[in-house]
Amino acid sequence: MRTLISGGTVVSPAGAALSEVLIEDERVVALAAPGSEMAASFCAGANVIEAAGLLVLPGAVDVHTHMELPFGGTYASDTFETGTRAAAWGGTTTIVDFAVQRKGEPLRTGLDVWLAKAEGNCAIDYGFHMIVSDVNEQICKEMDVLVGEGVTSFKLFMAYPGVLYSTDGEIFRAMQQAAQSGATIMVHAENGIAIDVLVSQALARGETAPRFHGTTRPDLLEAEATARAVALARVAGAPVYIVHLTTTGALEAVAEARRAGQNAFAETCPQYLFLSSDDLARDGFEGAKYVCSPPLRAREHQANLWRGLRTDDLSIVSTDHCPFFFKEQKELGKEDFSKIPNGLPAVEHRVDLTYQGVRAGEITLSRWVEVNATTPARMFGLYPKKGVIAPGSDADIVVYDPNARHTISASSHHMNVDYSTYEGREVIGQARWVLSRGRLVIQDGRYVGDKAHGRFLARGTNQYLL
Ligand code: DUC
Ligand code: ZN
Ligand code: ZN
Repeated sequence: MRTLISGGTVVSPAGAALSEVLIEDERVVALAAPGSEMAASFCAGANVIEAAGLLVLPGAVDVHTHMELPFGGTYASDTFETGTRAAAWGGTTTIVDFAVQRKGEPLRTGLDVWLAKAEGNCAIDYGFHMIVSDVNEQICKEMDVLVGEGVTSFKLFMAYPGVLYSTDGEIFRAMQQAAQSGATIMVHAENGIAIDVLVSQALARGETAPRFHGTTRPDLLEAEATARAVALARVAGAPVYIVHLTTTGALEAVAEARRAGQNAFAETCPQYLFLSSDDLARDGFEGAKYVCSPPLRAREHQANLWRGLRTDDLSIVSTDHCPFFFKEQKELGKEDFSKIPNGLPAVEHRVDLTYQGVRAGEITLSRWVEVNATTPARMFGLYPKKGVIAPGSDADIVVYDPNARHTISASSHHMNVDYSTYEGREVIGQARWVLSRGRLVIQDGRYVGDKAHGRFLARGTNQYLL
């Protein structure tokens, strides 16, 4: 099966150029100059996608999603089927989701549960990180086994005492193990112990509305935890990756470590670039739609996050996609903000939202591709299979219309959730054609994918280590 993407502008971290993209079966076989003999002869018998005036991008890679995550007595509402379909609509062709180890269980048990949930249910390819909630010597040995099987990153939580939380000693021990295997330790950096004190005190004062989710998780407790995570990693000699970074102070801790030559990395998410604590403070129970952790911050942080994306102190934009229905799920916290399940729907909109940053001059077109596709692929051991359009790479490709206008709404999005945090927001730019390993998933604005198509990706280790 041959496909030719003709007349489009191929964008990579190195620049943009008019190129013909030649695809055979699952792979890219060549990029050819427009009008060249190679492109002309390939054309015969090929499906041709006319891309004049459109951008041709490597499929975006979202390295932070939570399909079907158990949280606060309920489950994130997107299944692997609905969530990967929505991802594809938005131009994402790979996700790396989080398998969860339950306390007292081997890592393998958790991984097998998540592999079974995903298998046969994904429209696009997928990998897993492992959430470690119980660190001991046996689990450290198991971490090495998983690295050999392509699960090369482990998330530890400084937040959520009694649930996913690990002590500094446990995190440090896991980091020592990662230092030997080359695995990356991902840290949810908020001081959960101090936060729990603030939450109890707020509730005792009768502060039960959604906005108190934000006031009880102050930004300084993220900056402090980030600095601590980075310091622990430095002593352990392990690569560290700070997930969902939201504040200027936390960014400074990462930047300082990077200046000192440490293997310290961080991501942010669209909600921290485009939404703020004002949304969390919306009237009545509306704010519950915006409850996630870390919480949305004061608008002042946003300019610094964009700057971090420009300087590479923030390397990646991921989504932390973790949707819950407003009705009946977010409503679990109607009388008590601490019972609102944490998380937002986001997997469909990352590419379009960050493109608004390109339009506004916050990042360049090339950097947009880099933070959404190329760097996530390299950081999590998927490059050059994913994250680049080059001979030999998987033909995961998005043909993107940079002028298409559309309005984000729960009535038209494809995520399995009854509200949108961006309801009514007009954006410019939209994926028109999406291919996963050479197969069409979105065809000129129509879903033509197959939930049995997506495959598990055994990943290598971080390709940025100094
Ligand atoms: N933060 C969220 O908002 N949801 C899921 C887990 C997390 O860390
Ligand atoms: Zn987290
Ligand atoms: Zn998360």
